[in-house]
Amino acid sequence: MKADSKVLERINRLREEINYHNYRYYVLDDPEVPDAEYDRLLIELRQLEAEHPETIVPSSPTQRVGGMANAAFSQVRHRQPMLSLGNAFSDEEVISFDKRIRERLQTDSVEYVAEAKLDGLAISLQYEKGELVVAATRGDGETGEDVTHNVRTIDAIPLLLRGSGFPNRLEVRGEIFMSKQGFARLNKRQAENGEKLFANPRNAAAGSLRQLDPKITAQRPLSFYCYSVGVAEYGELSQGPYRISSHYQIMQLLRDWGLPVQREIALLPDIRSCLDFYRQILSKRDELPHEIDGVVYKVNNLLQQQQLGYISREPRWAIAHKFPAQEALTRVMAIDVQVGRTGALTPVARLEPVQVGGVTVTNATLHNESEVLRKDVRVGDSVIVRRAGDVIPEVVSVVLSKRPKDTTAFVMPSKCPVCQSTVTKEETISRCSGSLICHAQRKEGFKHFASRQAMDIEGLGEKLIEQLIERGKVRTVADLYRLDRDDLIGLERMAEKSADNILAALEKSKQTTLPRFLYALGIREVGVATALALAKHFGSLPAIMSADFDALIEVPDVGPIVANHVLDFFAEKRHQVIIQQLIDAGLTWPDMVLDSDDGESPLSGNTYVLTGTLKSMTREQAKQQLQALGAKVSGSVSAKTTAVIAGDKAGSKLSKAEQLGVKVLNEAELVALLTSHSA
Ligand code: 5U1
Repeated sequence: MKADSKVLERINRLREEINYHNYRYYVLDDPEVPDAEYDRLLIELRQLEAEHPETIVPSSPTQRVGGMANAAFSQVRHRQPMLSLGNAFSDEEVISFDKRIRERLQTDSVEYVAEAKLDGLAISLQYEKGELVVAATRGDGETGEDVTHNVRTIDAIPLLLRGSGFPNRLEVRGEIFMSKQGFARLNKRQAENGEKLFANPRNAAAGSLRQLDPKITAQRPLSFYCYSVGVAEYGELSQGPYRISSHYQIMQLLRDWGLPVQREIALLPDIRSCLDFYRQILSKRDELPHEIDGVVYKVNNLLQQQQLGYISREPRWAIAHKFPAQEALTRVMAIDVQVGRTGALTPVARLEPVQVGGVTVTNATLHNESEVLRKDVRVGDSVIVRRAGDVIPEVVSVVLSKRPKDTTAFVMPSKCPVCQSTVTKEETISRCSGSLICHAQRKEGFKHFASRQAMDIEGLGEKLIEQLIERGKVRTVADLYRLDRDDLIGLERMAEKSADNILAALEKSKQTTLPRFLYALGIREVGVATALALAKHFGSLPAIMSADFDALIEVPDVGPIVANHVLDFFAEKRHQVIIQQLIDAGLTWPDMVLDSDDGESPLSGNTYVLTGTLKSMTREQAKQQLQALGAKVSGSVSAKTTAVIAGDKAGSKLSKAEQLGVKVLNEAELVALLTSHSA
């Protein structure tokens, strides 16, 4: 049926609204509506376009995923070469860069724009009359590859520019990248599907852009920030209505036209401020959602840029001040196997010492046997190690071309390297079975017990624990509270004063809290948050110790696996003995106030699961209203679920409810439930 004017109006309105919400989300970083509302608009538009296909235009937000790319991506010659940037690795090099500029320009001070340098891949976007027509990779700088089909699937890149007044032809340049979180999710999915893992977000972004099928690119979490316009545009923008004279103004214009500009951008009066900016961004590096590898400084004034010109494909007016690398090349000298608190065996690469991000790295985790075999890391290999923030350094990959002859593949030992007990295997985890006799497990257990978030016993570190175990002074953590001065004095670096300090710290640790004590016990998979949830739910240790499986899985955060670990732990006679000994030694804690379930709230004792899209409220709003009436809202359906509340397009949770015979409420019934109980 041909669309009448009302339908056309609605279609146009929907497109405008969707583009506006994209702008709020990607450019202003300030979404106005929940994701569900955005999805609803898109669904409505898709439906109207399906009913009236003659209304479809390539720039419609529904048309991001189009036809296939050519088997070989066709070549695009850049109207103006895509430049690369010179690099500086120290403050001195940056200061010389500024000095060269000031000498050439014969001026005392130069204003700069500084921004973070994203670790992605450069892209050129050509807009004609405000519509994206071509997207091309940098290639060799002169000619790149046409990746228009794939780039169109990236929601952060507008298919239509916003507003009006942009030049008829505008070439925007910037970086396509993948967030750290998106990268982790993608690799998890790849692993689950038995597909190749990407070494880093940059490679993942590059691989995603070179897909022949845009549907695959569309599923990849790619994003985009622009950082300049093509050189041809400078001329045009500096004249006519724009009268643009600075790079900073260009970035503001691009932002107004709906192109995302990164937050880490600043207009600075001189090079000293640039160096301050560098340090500020470096300190934030690990917190940023995406990888950056430095900071770029650009002369702000366009006339000055023109005067400075270029030298062999690099502008004289810009430079990248690189961060210390987070990756480095080194050699594996040995692969040791460490035994953790729960007996899990972790292969660790002993490395030729190497500087990574300003720190000397000598060890890197290899996670587990499957990981070593997947990466095929061998003694003698040259490997890339990576260290980001506080995360334990890890081996990213092996440089196979550098592999020496006669290396052998890693084999996980079948006996524990510390106590020789048999090693068992559960999925990817190899575990020492000698929990009682294994010194390594015992040592890790003591370390965990004494750690800050557990019993917080100051001064009881690894070396001291090792000596206490080796000399037979302690067998279980309860023995710690039987230590006296004589036991301690005489140990390495242990004079009277330090012995007294340790005894005082032990004494102090006796006044604790239930969540700390629970966490200190080292029950498998019971971390700080789960310990707190258990304590709040049951209120006392006896209540937790006597809880059955069904009671345990009622606790938020506790699933069947954790519930079984808790049950197994407390079922062990020797654990019960140690707990009693600790209590007899004087460990105390107040009982907790139970999570409010006073039975007075109208929906207390009821558990609901929300699924699908609701029309009158978001799922979050529904959840809050249900909780305010005393109900629990869970993410998964079980036989204990009171009801599943199903909105539009409800999926597997609805099927599960039907399978289990759990009651299903529609949106009208939810509203009735909420209103009947509201004041
Ligand atoms: N942030 C940023 N990255 N980057 C890369 N700005 C920037 N500018 C570049 C490049 C290649 O080139 C300018 C010369 C436009």
